[in-house]
Formats: sequence, C-alpha cells, structure tokens
Amino acid sequence: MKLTNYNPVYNLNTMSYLYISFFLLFISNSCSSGDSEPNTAAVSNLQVEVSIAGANEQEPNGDGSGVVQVTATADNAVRYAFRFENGELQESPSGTMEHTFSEVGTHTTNIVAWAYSESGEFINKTESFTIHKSADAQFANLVFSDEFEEEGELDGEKWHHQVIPPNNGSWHNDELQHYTARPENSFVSDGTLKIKALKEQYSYGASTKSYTSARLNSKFAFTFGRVEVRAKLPAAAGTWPAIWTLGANCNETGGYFGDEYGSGQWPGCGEIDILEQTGWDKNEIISHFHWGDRNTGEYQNRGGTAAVENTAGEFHVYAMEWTSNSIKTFVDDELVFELPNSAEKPYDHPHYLLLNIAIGGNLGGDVPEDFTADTFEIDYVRIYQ
Ligand SMILES: [Ca+2]
Repeated sequence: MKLTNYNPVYNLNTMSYLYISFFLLFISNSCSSGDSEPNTAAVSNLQVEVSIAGANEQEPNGDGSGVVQVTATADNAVRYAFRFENGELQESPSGTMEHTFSEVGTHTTNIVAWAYSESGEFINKTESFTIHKSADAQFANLVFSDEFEEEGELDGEKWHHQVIPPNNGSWHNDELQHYTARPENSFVSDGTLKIKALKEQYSYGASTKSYTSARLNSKFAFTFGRVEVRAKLPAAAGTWPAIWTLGANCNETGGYFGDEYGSGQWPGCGEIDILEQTGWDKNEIISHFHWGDRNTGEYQNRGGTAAVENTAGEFHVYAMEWTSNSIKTFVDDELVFELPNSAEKPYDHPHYLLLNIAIGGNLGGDVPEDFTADTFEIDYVRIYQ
C-alpha cells in the first residue's frame, strides 16, 4: 500500500493513465487479430492503493477529514467492489471509490477490495492503515432535515404515515391506538410538527379502537450518522412518545420501505430507541436497543435512562451518534447510553427514523379516564453524516 497526497479532484498520475490506456490498446489489438472467444483468463495481481486525504510527512494519518480514496487494479478484472468499516459490499466498476470514515480519533482500520473476472471469479485483498478523524469533521454534513416551517400537512417527500395495524388489527405491545394520516393526528404549525394523540372511537377495517395518534416513517434511510430531534413530549399519563429507528430491511406491513432493503423481521433488523418515555414517569427518559444477534439469532437488548425535568414544558434535544464502533444517545449533549457496536449486531446497514405517540401498552401503562388529547411537538429533525 502507498499513502499519497490527496487532492479533492481525484488526482491519478496522468502518466499512469496513459500507460494503462496504451496497455489496454495493446491487449485489445492483440485479441482482435485472433478469434472472438470470451476472455476466460483468471483475475490476478490485485493491487490496492489507499490515499488518505491530506496525508503528508507531518500528518501521515491525514488531515482529520477521515476521507480516503481507494483504487484497485488487477489483471483481467472487469469490475471491483470494496468494503469499509465492516459495512456492506459496494460495487465499483471503475475500481476507484471515495469513503469517509466515521470513527473519531486516530485508529487502524482496513479496506477490503475485490476484483472480478468476466466469468465472476474473484480475488480479494485487505489493506490496513491508520487514519485520523477530528471530532469537528465528524457528522459535518447535513444529509436529511425537516425544520417544519411549512404550515399544514407534512412534507410528503420526507414522511410516510404508517397506518396499517400489523398485528391482527392492532399494533404490538398491547398498545390501544390506531394511527391515522389525518391532520387531526399530525400537522405543522408555528414552526413545529405536532403529533397529537386523541381519545375518540376510530375504526380501521373491522378493528375499532378508543384512541388515535400518528406514526411517521422517514423516507430517508441512512447508515451511521448523528440524529438530532428537538422536541417537547406529551405530559399526560398513558402516553408513550418515541423517537427511534428500525433497520430498513424490517419488512413490516405498511412500513414505507417494504422489502426495498430485504425482508428481515424484528429483532433481526435492529431497533434503536433514541428516546422513549413511559406513561407513568414523565421525569425520566429512556434510550434502549433491541436486536437479534447475527450469529446466534438470539434476541438482545440493552439500554439506560436519564432524569430530565420538564420534558413537556421545555424543548430538549434528543440525539444519537452512530458509528461502526459505538452508538451513543444524548439528551442536551449529556450521554444517556452507549452501546458498543460490532459485526454481530445489525447496526451496519440502513435504518430509518420513526416518530410516534403510542397510547397504553407495555410502556404507556394505564390511561386515565379523563384523558382527552396530548401533543408531541417537534421543532426539527436533523441527520448528519
Ligand atoms: Ca422548526
């Protein structure tokens, strides 16, 4: 492996381009004079060059941006693929790819490169190197946001209403509500999203419930990043607000992504509860993780709580920072819980964001007779990578 100085406009040595071009020309000429049999030669001689942005003699581990350029070449290869940070295999017909590493600090990591022959046979190679990522550079790019500035309906480009009860006419966890797409249950006004739980008789098909609410799916899925949601929580007993994610491969009935990312089931696809609050303790918040172990399939869960005053009267920022090494949740920049991340957990593939209030059930508990309505108010949702 060779470390080279990285220029934002990818800077392959012009001479090597020329050399490769002449070489290809020579090969194709020599083939064209013979028969037209497909090239069945074995792929060999895989070379991987990793170029860390800003690396030089003074800063051999780079300029702190965490950006690398990787270039793979091999004899008789027609396409390539790379894997970064134990993530998903990413195809690269050209053999060149840029990647931004997410973990802050100076650490040794690796890139795995694959080269494929025309017949699909492949070889691979792992390159290890040390890279520096500064805290300032992490999560610097806003990749999804809603500030809720447009009055009225939610932005249909960003949000999906999940309304089909997936569990025989009901939702899971013995919850008591139906979710609807009606403006009675979710709307934007005065710069904030309101998710409103109501006491009312409402039927979905043959199933009638005594409460309604809204459950939103982001139409944006992402792997690694920082999520920030500034919100006021509902105050009433029996309400169970949540800011959370599911693996986009969770193919739940009525969910936005369907089988686009595969047909996984909970808990195998992974769940991150950035914020939950029970219906009986409004002075505490919960962060919790539910997942299925990739090796054993066994259900696992971990989580923590934090005391927070006045969650209904004041806005607080509920955040989550997700890398290949850890997932941390925060309230107003105070750490709530940190889960070490690793390959046996399903936290290295795209997740989407959910916002909802459930009524009653496992974490909502008893709903008082005099409950009529309550609101979960969200000033913004911002996702950075
Ligand atoms: Ca706002």
